[in-house]
Amino acid sequence: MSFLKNEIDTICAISSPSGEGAISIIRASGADCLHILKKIFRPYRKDLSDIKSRFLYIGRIFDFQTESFVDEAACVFIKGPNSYTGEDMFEIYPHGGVFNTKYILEIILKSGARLAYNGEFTKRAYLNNKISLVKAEAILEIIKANSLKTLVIANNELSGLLEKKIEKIKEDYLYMLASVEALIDFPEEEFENINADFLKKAEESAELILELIESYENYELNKRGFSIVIAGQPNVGKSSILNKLLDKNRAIVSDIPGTTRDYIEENLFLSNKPVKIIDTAGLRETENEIEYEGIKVSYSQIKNADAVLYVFDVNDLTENEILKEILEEKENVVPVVNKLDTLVVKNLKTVENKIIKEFKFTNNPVFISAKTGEGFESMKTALYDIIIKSESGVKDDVGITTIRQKNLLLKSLNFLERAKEKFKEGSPLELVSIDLRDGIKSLDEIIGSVTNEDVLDVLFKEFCIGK
Ligand SMILES: Nc1nc2c(ncn2[C@@H]2O[C@H](COP(=O)(O)OP(=O)(O)OP(=O)(O)O)[C@@H](O)[C@H]2O)c(=O)[nH]1
Ligand SMILES: [Mg+2]
Repeated sequence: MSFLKNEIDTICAISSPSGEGAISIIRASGADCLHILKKIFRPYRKDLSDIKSRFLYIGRIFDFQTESFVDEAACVFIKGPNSYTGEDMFEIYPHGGVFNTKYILEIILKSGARLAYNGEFTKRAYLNNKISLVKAEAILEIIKANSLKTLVIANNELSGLLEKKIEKIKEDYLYMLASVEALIDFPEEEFENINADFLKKAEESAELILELIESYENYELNKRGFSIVIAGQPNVGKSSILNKLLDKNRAIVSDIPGTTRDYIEENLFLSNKPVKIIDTAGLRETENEIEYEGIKVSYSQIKNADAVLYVFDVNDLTENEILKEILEEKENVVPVVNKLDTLVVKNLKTVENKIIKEFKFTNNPVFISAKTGEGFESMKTALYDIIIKSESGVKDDVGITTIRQKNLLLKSLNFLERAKEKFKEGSPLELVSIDLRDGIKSLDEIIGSVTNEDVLDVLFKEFCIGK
């Protein structure tokens, strides 16, 4: 299908998720909307000859081929260009059944519309200059948001705050460009401080760009959830800790060492932070093939984790080569001393000393009992502090949310650095100007004022049909 044809067609789709619900939503966009609506919908009051835009009408949907009554529904017509897509649109809200909703969609298709591609409504909104590319991406991120943090960042993007930051960087580039062009056009003139100004602006812009690039890691981390692996020797109570954190018997617990063989992954919130918590097979030398496979998986889980809870039995503190390796390779390893309820003789200070001085943990131990729940709040606080510490990037929750944006920022930064180097070296100023212009182009591509069809295809494919 050609690019132009897409714009002419009237498109429709079911916009609500599939399955039974209270109501469904069917959307259409394009020049034929009013014509189609008149064909299939009969309001109880008035007719549709003088339909008002953005008014809710209640009436009945008919199959115009068989004249059969299909469903009672509410319906709204939105006249373009003041609609989501910028075109004429309608939305029908029938009862939330699977069959009736699909039937209504069929009737609309028979009336001349075609099924929308993924994200085609939003793509049209972008092509009709209703929203920027960054805002289109924000809409997708809002739909996928899994925590307050990701929602706030996506909302800041939608409300234009990210674009403002990018515009600010662009202004600085334009200032540098103007300085360079002034030097090119009037080489004999003496401009005061122009060199210092240029370099200062270049540094400030680079800083802003780097901050935005860093914000992506932070957003990603929030999106996928900070991953915490529970590791340690067999029988120390790892699975019991997982169960207590989840408040349900998710993992099998037994007094036989080597009970957990495969890893178990669950999601939970630590305060407002979504985290992935992973219970693993106990680490030890073994002849048992299945257990050995499980331990190999434990290693790879530990390797990929953002933090490790390394669990000890309070009555049996032992170290081994595996622990040494973990401590060498991982930054966030929290020693967790479990089974506090069974402590008989030992002084906790001795335990703490052993962990810090002998085993060389950099984090203080937390003492817990998975049986009674004692110490769990301290353990959660220790983890929360680690999450907060590892978060970087912008503090005002205005940052980037996609790899596309990140790559374009990197590209722009590259051009900026080149322009700066050339300026410093005294290369021909025309070359500096070219780099700056390329840098600006990359910034424009982020917002979407310049782009190409391939980029749009990739981007909108991620949306669901009907958005
Ligand atoms: N008294 C007491 N017993 C505990 C505590 N935590 C775990 N246990 C017991 O210790 C034994 C081992 O617990 P698990 O949670 O299966 O230990 P694990 O570390 O997952 O063991 P593997 O899966 O074999 O590596 C079980 O009998 C638990 O009931 C605790 O805090 N206090
Ligand atoms: Mg276990």
